[in-house]
Amino acid sequence: MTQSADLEDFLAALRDIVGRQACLTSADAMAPYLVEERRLFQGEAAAVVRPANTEEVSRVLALCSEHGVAVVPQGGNTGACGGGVPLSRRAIVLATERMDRIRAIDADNATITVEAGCILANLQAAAREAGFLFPLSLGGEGSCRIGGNLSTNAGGINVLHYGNARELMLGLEVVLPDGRVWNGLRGLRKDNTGYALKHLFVGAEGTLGVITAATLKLFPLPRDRQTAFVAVPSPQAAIELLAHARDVSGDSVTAFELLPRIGLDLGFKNMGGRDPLQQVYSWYALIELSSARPRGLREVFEEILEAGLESGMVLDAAIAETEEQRRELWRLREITAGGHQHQEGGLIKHDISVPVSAIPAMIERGTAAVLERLPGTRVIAFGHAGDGNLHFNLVQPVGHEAQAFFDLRDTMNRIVHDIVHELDGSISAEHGIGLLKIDEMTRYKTPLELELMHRIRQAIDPANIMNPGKVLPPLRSR
Ligand code: FAD
Ligand code: 2HG
Ligand code: ZN
Repeated sequence: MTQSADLEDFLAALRDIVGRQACLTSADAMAPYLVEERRLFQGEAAAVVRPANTEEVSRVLALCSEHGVAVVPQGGNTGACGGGVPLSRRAIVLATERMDRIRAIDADNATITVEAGCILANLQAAAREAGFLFPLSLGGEGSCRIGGNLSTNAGGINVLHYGNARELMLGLEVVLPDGRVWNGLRGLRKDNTGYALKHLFVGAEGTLGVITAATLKLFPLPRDRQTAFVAVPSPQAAIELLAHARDVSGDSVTAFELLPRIGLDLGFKNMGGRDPLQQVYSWYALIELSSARPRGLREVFEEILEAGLESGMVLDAAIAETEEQRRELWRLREITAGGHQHQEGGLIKHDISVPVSAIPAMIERGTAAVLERLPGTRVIAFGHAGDGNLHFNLVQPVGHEAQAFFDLRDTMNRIVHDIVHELDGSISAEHGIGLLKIDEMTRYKTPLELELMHRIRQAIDPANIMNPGKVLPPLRSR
């Protein structure tokens, strides 16, 4: 498609498939689809198409395959690594927003089958109405879509108990790059019939095909839920408290988020709110216990906290008495994540995981190394410590120049990610690779891993039309 006449033919054929209204080509209409959440990457595309169903997706992909046009799938466009940004005028964005139906709920099988464009919060609500819990939960849940969640293998706050998106998925429907539809929508918990193809597409960030529907696991709704904001003397104490709480509660800990005081302070400063505890402490754990049984957790939680106070693992705690208080405690998590994002100048983010036991070492070593490089850097290490995932975010020193700090990102990435690597961790725990972390893939994945990934990609997408330039760095010649 080198000539503008070819482009016009291609766009006319696209319009025939999805309808004029669902094929956007004007700069204004396309603008929101060309830029991502953090505005780190500005994209360009020939069109944004919004198919209504799997058949239309299939026809669009067959057409793109025929014309050699790249396809960039997009859900809610909340991804943190630029994976949904199209990179050329020979690319289209395929937005799943119109494919948002709940196809079926099988109560006896405890599964739900949904289209890829279903907003996560709507999926949670549909499950709830049917008397079930769909436990995937994250800050962007009001706008992200399940196809995007699966394609990034999203994590969030309940992973330590229920698993990440991959672990919640039983079956997928996928349109392959050549337009063929693979119907793998099986709601089976056991299926050992050769390679588990479905898992290739989870976490692939749109580089292998378009997920059009999924069959997902449902769980009993929690009938008793207890939430506490707990001051702890150190990350080490928090990790010991987690083990103790899991043990005493019979593994009922469903969320365990670590929050540093500096994150809360910036949250209060920039987003408002108030401290539920009288005194100021350095570290906190936001802990939630849940059970499908209607009562009993409150006593268990008190027992955990009392033992913690006696042993020194706990310094102080506030337990939510009402649903409103529970929401207020969870708001402390929200402001810790949000309070340093836009308001404090330069920001360098890391989404890392290490074995849960290595969280204290990660924080201690990472903080020391970053401060050695640039004294005054504000380290906001927070997040899903219960599953080993920290958002190790670095905010510029007060008074520093924002761009000068941001220019240090390669240096800071090296410092933080080398320590992660030494601790047998991952440089992307839940946000993916996209465009942002391609160089890190070359550095931290072995040549064998990269070669196998390239071979898989080549086998499924030989024409390289699915989200090219994302996830995989070019293979080094040997
Ligand atoms: P998009 O951003 O649209 O796309 C993400 C990637 O998936 C792209 O590469 C895209 O090409 C591909 N893709 C999208 N749909 C499909 C499809 N149907 N088929 C094939 N490929 C597809 N993430 C977490 O894991 N945990 C968190 O706690 C968390 N908290 C967040 C909080 C906030 C406030 C925000 C804004 C984001 C947060 N995120 C979190 C990141 C983001 O929400 C997740 O990565 C989410 O899963 C992305 O879904 P999406 O629909 O927005 O995907
Ligand atoms: C969260 O857990 C998100 O709040 C975002 O994954 C993390 O902003 C971040 O770095
Ligand atoms: Zn997170």
